[in-house]
Amino acid sequence: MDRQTIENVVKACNVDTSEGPVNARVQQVLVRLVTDLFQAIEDLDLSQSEVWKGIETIIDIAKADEFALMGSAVGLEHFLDLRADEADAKAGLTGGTPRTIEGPLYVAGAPESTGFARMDDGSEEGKIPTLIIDGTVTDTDGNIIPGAKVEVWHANSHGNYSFFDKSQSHFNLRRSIFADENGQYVAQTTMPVGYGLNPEGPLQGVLNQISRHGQRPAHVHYFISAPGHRKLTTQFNIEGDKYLWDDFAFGTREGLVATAVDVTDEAEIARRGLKGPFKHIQFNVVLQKEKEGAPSTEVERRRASA
Ligand code: MBD
Ligand code: FE
Repeated sequence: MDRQTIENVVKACNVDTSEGPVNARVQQVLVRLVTDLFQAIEDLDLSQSEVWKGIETIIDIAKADEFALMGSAVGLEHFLDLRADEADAKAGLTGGTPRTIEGPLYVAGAPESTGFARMDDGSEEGKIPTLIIDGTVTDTDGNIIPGAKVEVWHANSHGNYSFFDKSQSHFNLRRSIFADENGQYVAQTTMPVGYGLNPEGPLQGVLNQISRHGQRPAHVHYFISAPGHRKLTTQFNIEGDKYLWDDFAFGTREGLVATAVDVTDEAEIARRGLKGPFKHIQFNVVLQKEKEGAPSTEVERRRASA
């Protein structure tokens, strides 16, 4: 079938203005996606069985609650970041900490504090190193931003996130920390371990067929926001992880690699109120100032809230 014939079929099925009001945007997107799908079926000469297999696979992925993960896995989330970077550059917005993917595991409503938060519930104490994360929030001119809201979330020693992993306590490893009067935030937590897809799940089943793993390097997610500044969605990925540059979700970016430094100095341990050696990561955040006509960095998507 040629393109025109395909377009005619799609229009005959999906463009009918006789039934009342039409959402033109929905119609435009639907017609385009269906046309491109039909074109792909034509170009790849898919059999009917292959088409149904594909649809069933997507249904299985959605039923297993892995549909958003598929967005990470095929690079959709990363692609949207690259488009946002391009739009920013076009609008003359450069500098500051790079953005990277949010991922599907944020939960709204985490406990709030100013300057400092302990993020872990103590249940993995002794099993996994303590991690101190600290940093300063500034703008691209180097001015500190006291009161900036730093939302942080990460996985436990099994690579699992509270709320989605019901064995963890409420809001474990999730906090909102407002930067203090010096623009500083400090988090006491535990070293995250990289997330891995369910090896038995339908999404990993697809990745297996193209020889791809479903692993992320150890990482910590951030939303950083402050009045008059562009909200930043980002994360750091931790140096030394086997998957640092082999992330199934393509979240690792230059400028977002953090080094965890071992701290054994007794005075430093005491100053932090800790009992023994810990790991330290500094992650400073630089926000862009809000600018008239800048693309919005607020992304609406369905998020859990607890
Ligand atoms: C994660 O922890 C994550 O950050 C992404 C992007 C996808 C799956 C799990
Ligand atoms: Fe994550």
